[in-house]
Amino acid sequence: MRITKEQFKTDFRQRVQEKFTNEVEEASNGELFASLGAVIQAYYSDEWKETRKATRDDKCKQAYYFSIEFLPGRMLKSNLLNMGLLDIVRDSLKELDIDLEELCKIEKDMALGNGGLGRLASCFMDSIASSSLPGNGNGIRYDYGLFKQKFVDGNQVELPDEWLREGNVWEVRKASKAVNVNYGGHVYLKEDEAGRLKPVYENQQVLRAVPYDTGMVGFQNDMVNTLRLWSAEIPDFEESNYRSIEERRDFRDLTSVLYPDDSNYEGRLMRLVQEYFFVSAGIQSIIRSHKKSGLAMKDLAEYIAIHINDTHPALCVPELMRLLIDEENLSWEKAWDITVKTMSYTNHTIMAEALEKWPVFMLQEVVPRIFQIIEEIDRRFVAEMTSLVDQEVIERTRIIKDNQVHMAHLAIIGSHSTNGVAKLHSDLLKGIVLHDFYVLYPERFNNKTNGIAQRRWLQLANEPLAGFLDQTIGTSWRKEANDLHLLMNYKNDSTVLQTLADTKRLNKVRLAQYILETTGIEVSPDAIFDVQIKRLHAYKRQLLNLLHILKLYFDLKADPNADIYPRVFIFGAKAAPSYTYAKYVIKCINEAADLINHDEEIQGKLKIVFLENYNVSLAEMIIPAADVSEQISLASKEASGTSNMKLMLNGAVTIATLDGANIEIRDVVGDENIVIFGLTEEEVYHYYETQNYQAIKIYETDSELQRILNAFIDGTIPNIQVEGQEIFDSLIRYNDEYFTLRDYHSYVEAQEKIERLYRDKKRWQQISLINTAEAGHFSSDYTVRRYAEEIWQIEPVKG
Ligand code: 26Q
Repeated sequence: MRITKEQFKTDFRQRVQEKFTNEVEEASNGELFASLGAVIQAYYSDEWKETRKATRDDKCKQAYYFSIEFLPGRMLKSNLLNMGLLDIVRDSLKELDIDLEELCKIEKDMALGNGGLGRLASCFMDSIASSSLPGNGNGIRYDYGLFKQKFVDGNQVELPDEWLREGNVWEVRKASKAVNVNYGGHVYLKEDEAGRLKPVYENQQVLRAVPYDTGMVGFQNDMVNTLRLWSAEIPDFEESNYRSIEERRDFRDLTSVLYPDDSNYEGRLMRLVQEYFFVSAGIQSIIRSHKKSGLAMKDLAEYIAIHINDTHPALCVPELMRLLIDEENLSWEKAWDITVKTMSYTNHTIMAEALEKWPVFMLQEVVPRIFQIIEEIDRRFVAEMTSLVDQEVIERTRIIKDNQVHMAHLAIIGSHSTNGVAKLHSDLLKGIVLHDFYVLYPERFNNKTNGIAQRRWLQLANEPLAGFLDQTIGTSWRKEANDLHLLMNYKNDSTVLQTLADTKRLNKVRLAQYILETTGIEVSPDAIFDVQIKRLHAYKRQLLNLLHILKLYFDLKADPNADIYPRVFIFGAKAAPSYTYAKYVIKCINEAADLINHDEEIQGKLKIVFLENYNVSLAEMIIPAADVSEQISLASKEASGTSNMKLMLNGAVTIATLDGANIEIRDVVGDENIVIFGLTEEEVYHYYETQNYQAIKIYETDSELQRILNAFIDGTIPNIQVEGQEIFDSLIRYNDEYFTLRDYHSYVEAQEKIERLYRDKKRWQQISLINTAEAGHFSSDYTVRRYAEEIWQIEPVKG
């Protein structure tokens, strides 16, 4: 987009005047932000319209990414960058005496997701548009995003995230594209004039689904795709169908909150209603526009790919079947063929407690016709397989069993592609978790290792580094992430290494400032910044991190002059509100922080900083300042991880188990440029088989661990009577489900290695450089291109 500074200033002034009847000089930051957003939106509106037109006119095949979560964070700067307007707007605003950075802070994070899965969806939306691919998002416009986290006496407290209070400059309400979604009631089948069985509905409830569209601006390619988020409303004419006030409120509130569970499934009725809501609305709208283009329904799979992001949108399968059969009069066989060809599915977890299963009675109650269709899919699957495989295999793979509907089974059977999100994860799916399905449909299984949008995680988040890269290796890396590899030519160049270290220090100073302002804790930018940022979950083992910190603390207490390199341990993590154990870990870290940060005897050599309300914007500040990246999940448990990639890109050195994408990071940087520790996935599975892990034995025989674990129950860490005991019990009485104690010594050794490497400044700088140089490998641009070629069969839009 080509706009001059003069043009921009004129447009901006005019917008402030129109919107707020105000002069730029008199306007508040809030008014300036809203005006700026509106100007930027207007600037890309033409490309947005043209993108839609081009995909329609060329009749290109399009992908629709169905996800119950999207986590874009703030969008102002990202839009400016992608439109090529960042510098022009920044400079123009400066001439008006306005600081762009200050305006950016006004924008509320769009936090319609929990963590990795939602953020991945947003990195994909950026990369799809930036690769000129025709791909749109489909999800829910929650009135409240993920809760805001505060600490009160070290405990997590959740507050509502009213992100829409001041309006949302990026969205466009499209009332004319609203559709109805039907729920409940009774259904029976009756023959129509043509002799086809058609459903007859009684006492259904109707919800209006209203779409809000947001432009997904591609990186300097004039492409703007659409993220369509649905909001629930009660249609006027149907009001009488809602019997009670409560019921009406329930339904209207359907899209008000995002369920805050991460990697843990809870069978709440409203969640199921949400899932059907955005699935049905999304598929109806796809079919509507397919028909509008004058294309035949039987050819749907040639024009449309629908992606099911985890099982949350798995009802896409029966919903598309329903529309094709009941509304479009296709035969079951034809509809099934189209559905399987259209759908693809990504699995994001192997943890049993995260696998979605819905009780039959709930589906019958909420979506009776959909349940009938699922029953029929299940019946046909069983019939088809009976001649091919053993009865036990069928019993394990069928969709409905023990009065539950297994959503992963539905997604696999109803699609042509199932992928995991890192090599190890995909291998575990094929070899163990979904092995039966792999035997039935080997050709459906594939791997797509996750990736990250290097525009947000380097170009925007780390401008000092980005600017230095431009000077050193040119600017091609901004479009072609693999060109970061050019940095390898400088791995022995001490000036380059030193300048890289200087940019890191700059980012650390900025973070130190933020830490001081928000927590009152003073940290030195010369200390090692050791970072663990991700949702709080037992399998991610924030607790292991804490055990190591306590070890260092006791070492220093024993000898205050012990030669320990100063470290700042930085945490960011939200716990699901109902996940008591995770909340106990937060409390313990906070109390340990209080103890250690205020202990003068250790001369400030150790600091613990648990930053409140970890979100995308905070990540953008922490990641560029990180020296050490903690990726310490129990091997086999983290499907991929993506903070590992973001931290690596920003030059942090990874300390990791051989889990998820950590393995692929090791493969690209080499063993000498990452610090690996802990059990391997095979060893973990071996313990499962032999069942001979005894945590208590370790405790009884290991005086170092004894001292550390006792700190949880003997008052050493104050104010954790209940929490400390629970954590102690989880390790000793309940046998340490995630092998924290088993991996402890290996972790401590790895941390000692980190410290040795850090002391060797040149070596550390070199490892850091290599990590940045090799991180192009994990650009989500490449990931989405592989989805496009191998799964969706879509091609870049010409233009
Ligand atoms: C399901 C049912 C009811 C309520 C909530 C949920 C639910 C919500 C979110 C279940 C799971 C999630 C999120 C899962 C998730 O974020 N998984 C992560 O996905 C990343 C992207 O692939 C991976 O990198 C991480 O390893 C994986 O943990």
